[in-house]
Amino acid sequence: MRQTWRWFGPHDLASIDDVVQAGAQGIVTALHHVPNGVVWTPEEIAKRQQEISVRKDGSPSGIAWDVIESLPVSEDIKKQKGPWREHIANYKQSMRNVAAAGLEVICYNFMPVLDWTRTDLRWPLPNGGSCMRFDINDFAVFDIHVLERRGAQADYSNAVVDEAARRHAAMDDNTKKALAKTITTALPGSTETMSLDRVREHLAEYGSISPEQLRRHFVDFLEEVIPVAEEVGLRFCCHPDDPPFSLLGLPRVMSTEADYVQILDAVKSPANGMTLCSGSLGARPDNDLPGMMRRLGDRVHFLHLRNVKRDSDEMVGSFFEAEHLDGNTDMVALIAAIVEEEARRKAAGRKDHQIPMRPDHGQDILDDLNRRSQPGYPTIGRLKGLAELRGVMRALEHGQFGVARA
Ligand code: DNO
Repeated sequence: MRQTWRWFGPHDLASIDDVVQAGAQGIVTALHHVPNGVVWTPEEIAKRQQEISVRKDGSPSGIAWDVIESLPVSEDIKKQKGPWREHIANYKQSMRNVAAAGLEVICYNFMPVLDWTRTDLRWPLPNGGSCMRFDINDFAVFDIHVLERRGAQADYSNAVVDEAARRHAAMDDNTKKALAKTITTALPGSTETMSLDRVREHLAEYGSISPEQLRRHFVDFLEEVIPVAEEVGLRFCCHPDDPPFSLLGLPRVMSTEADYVQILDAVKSPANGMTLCSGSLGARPDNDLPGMMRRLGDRVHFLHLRNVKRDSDEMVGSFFEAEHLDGNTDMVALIAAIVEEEARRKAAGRKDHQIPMRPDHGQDILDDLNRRSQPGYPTIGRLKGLAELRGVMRALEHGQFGVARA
């Protein structure tokens, strides 16, 4: 595996110097300041590459931009409304520009309106640290009582509806506002904090789009961009829905293994691949991560290694972001499946036999608690995650003792 680190650009609290000290071999980033739908110009791409290539003292960092996360797909493309054809043309131009700059991997997602969603960004842990959490009861408070979405109650179990009513009655206005902000806020990957009215407008526009239709739009998009990816040598990889179930009645079509099989089969090209995010997919008890890696591994172009602990085995339920080796996904079994896939690729002579991985998210610990990093992206918590994962990787890749023996 190639060990990478998500970096949000010069304003990131972790500097390139920090990333080098963390031992990462490459950077995952995006031109977050460019609005969705607009072309990434060669100048802006080169500027970001330059920023990555040097340390504070001007000496070479020795690391480069390995993976794009994300080249965002605009809402218009997802809905096939407004200037969506122009957005697809711009998207293809951005692809050509990043390929010309030497980049090969593009991560993106096809989630309508909300990217990843949590109800608590700093949930206190017994050890004094904090992590992110999704609580289905709090989400229902937002949906049913704050947003007041029509028909929302029908999307939850009776127990959740009752608990949400109880919690809502006990909340003061500031708590309600804070909850709404957490859910609609600009998390990395999205570009704006949405007002409640804006959320309602979005929902109204998606009102008539069924999951089947969204999937058709997705395939239409892939049929446009995958030939370009093949031509210029890019590997595309779709990030799963996070959490992997419908929210606010919106269609979500990348939540399960069956969802991935449909999309990978619809456009059968090695360039049409998957970002295996164990944290997102792991929030559903029916997603078997090591099995997915074994079955879909030849199309996995990027790995987000992260763990969650679910409160229950409900399909639509609450969870928190656990330590990387803890939680419901058997991380050792998953890494073993990745190491086996890499060995298979190597034997087959594939150039991409080393799959980029990043320690996804981290708990806030030690000095992270005094710094306000992007939610989910504290330096020390991620460093700890990377170090733990690296230990497992090193052991399993060990020629004499690991699974890579063969
Ligand atoms: C969260 C991330 C997501 C991801 C996008 C990919 O930490 O994993 O925001 O970057 O969904 O398009």
